[in-house]
Amino acid sequence: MAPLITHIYTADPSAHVFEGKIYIYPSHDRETDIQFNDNGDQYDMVDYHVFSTESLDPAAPVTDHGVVLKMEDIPWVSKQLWAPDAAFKNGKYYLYFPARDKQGIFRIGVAVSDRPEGPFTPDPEPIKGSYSIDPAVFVDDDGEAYMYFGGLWGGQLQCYQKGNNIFDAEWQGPKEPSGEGVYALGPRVAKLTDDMRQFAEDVREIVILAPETGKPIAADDHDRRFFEASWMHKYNGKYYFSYSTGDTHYLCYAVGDSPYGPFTYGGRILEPVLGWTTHHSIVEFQGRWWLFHHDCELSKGVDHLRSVKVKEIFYDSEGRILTEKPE
Ligand code: FUB
Repeated sequence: MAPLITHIYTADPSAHVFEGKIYIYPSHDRETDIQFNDNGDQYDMVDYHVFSTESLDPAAPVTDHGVVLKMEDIPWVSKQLWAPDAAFKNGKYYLYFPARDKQGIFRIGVAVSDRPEGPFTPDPEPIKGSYSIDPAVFVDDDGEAYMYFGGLWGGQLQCYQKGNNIFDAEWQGPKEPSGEGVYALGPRVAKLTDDMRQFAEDVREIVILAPETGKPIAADDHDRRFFEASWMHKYNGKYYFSYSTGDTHYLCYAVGDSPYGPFTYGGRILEPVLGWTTHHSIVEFQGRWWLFHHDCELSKGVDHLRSVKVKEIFYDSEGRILTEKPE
């Protein structure tokens, strides 16, 4: 399957249906001399583009709306504009993005526009109490909005084991909890304020349960534990939290009855793609369900030069997502 965008490298696609079209909010990968490491330093991005398309027919054109936000316009950022997401509420469009602040700590920022294609004007400070990476904002049917976030290793989630606002520098780098009886760290969630620019409550840790035990997934269960790339969608009234397992390279999902969980592990959505990272979004468009994701086919396997792809996904009669193979 061909990448959707070939004139630049794009990754971590967050897709939404706005005004009857598909809008894609991806990371914008770029060439760098920084050597590959497990801290992700080579993912050295400095701006965001937005893309749109009226159809997911492979022949349909995808419009590049150009640079909609850049690092030099965000006062608190020092580097690494990583995986973004967007949301719509009360007539405005919001772009959420993680980046390192001037102290090298990942925070999550927000930028606002009147249009889905931007340009976006950033707030001068990150969201108070935000940390780590990969924000995904889900607006529920009742209008309440929730931000899911977090990522291990270079994404620094493991640095917050002592509490939401306590950064433990000892845990920086490609580290995570491990050992007999130790549960995996959970992704995080917080409801957003009505103006979509702050957390309305304390950040909570999400629990992903193993179906066979009813207990949280073990830290050493790298085939199933949360690593990064949160996404939330609703299907037949259930909440589907999906994510990447990082070093085992799967996209997985877990199902629950509330936006806060707990969620029970449901299976794999996508087997490993070419490239280290895997990151996605799931959206319903014209009555079919679509998985947006990325791989490194266009760059011939360079991990930090990725390209966005899309493929249809299917549910069985019990609401299980059928596992797809990369194409
Ligand atoms: O694009 C940079 C990082 O790589 C993202 O934040 C992660 O999810 C991984 O895809």
